[in-house]
Amino acid sequence: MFAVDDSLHRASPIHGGVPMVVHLHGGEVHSSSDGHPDSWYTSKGEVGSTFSSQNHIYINEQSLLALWYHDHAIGITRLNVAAGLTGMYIITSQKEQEFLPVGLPLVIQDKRFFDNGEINFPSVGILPDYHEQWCPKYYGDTILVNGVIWPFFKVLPRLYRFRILNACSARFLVLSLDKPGMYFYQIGTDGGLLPQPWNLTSLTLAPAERADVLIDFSGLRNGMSVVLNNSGPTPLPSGDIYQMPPMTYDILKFIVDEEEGYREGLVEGDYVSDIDFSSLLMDEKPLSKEDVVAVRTLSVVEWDDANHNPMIFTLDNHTWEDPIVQKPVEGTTEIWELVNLRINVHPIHIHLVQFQVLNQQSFSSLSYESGNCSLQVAYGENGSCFLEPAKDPYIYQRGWKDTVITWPGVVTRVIIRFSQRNGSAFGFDPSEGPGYAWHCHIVDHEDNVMMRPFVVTPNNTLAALVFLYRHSRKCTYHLLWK
Ligand SMILES: [Cu+2]
Repeated sequence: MFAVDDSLHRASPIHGGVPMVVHLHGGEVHSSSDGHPDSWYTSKGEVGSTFSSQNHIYINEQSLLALWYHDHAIGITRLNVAAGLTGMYIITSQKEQEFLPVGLPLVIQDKRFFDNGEINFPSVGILPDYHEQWCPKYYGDTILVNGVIWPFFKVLPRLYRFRILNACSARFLVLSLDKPGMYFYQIGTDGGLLPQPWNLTSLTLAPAERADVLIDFSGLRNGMSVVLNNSGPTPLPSGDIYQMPPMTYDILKFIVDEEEGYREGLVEGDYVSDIDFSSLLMDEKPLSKEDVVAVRTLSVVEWDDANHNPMIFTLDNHTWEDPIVQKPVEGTTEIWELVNLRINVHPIHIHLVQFQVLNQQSFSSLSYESGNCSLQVAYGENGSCFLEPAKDPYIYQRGWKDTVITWPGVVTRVIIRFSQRNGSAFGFDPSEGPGYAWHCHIVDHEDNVMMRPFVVTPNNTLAALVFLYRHSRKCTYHLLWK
């Protein structure tokens, strides 16, 4: 469908066909079902180096949340995602549905089109002598919701639940509603439900981030409309919103129609305060700094040529093919300090786990890189490069996350436990199989090696208990792995 770039390290079948492998983003799954980038396969039967099966098994035993699935084949993810290999995947429960409807997915994506309606993906890169086709960020000039440009949606004058996903390749969304006094009541993040909702007039979503929100149309009369807007500059945060293509401001128009308003997604009860959210949370064991066994300081860097064109991106100063460094032990808690040394924002996604943002702290990257000061980042928050004390995460970055915005010149500290949200062991052995990935979710960057592998190391102390737990389960998937 699109030109491929042979200068990138990519899945390259000899006999043609499109290599692909699906990743369930946010899913707690065995690594052989995780869409490892080298586990691709084609319709002609060719496979990547870590392929084991084209059947992926999702056990769906995790907190209630909206996941999404997309292609993850090495070096061509951006093409497969732009071509349409993206969708939402919601894990719910009967108990949840006694309180709340499953909600309506709003999968937001930007694309470019040719006049004949075909998707326009650039076939010549910004550095054609170096990378034939690669562009550092694919921005569409048109925004789609669930595959439709500028849709409208008829609602009743009531409260609805929506699951919003930013499925754009590179565009950060800053969402708002164009009626004063209307809010997003955010009830969940990437990683599932919050203990209580918070109300926001604007909602920032990086590529891959999700927001579970209630929107209250009850103050509107029949025939009135509300537009879901975007004011996210490109790039965030330095871009000029007045340079945005005109068809990327407006996303979706809600029209109040008492006769024909959609009845799915409708929340029972008249007020957000009527809903008892705490009853929906799993018994959670909170993440604690006291439990941290390792702090990893990891750089987030783009490497430019003399004309400031980005040539290559790295995490922890390594590319995808370098030996695995991150080998956390199952069940233990770590802090990952993501040190963004350049001027671009990168949303970093870690497979397998949901984590929490501890804090963010800005520093002088120029002084740091010239060796004139120190960060002493491990547990740090001290060090002469820092410009200010560590700050709590922005409100929309609280709660459980699988993707976090790393701002330029900022250390973003996340706390991760390599277990389920409630502290239990996973229902499968995460140390088996080819392992997992962590990467930038600007998919163009991901394809230009801003991605690193990690593996989970078995926990010998817990091994006997976990072995009994996993073998006591009735499900057959454990046998299937074997
Ligand atoms: Cu990036």
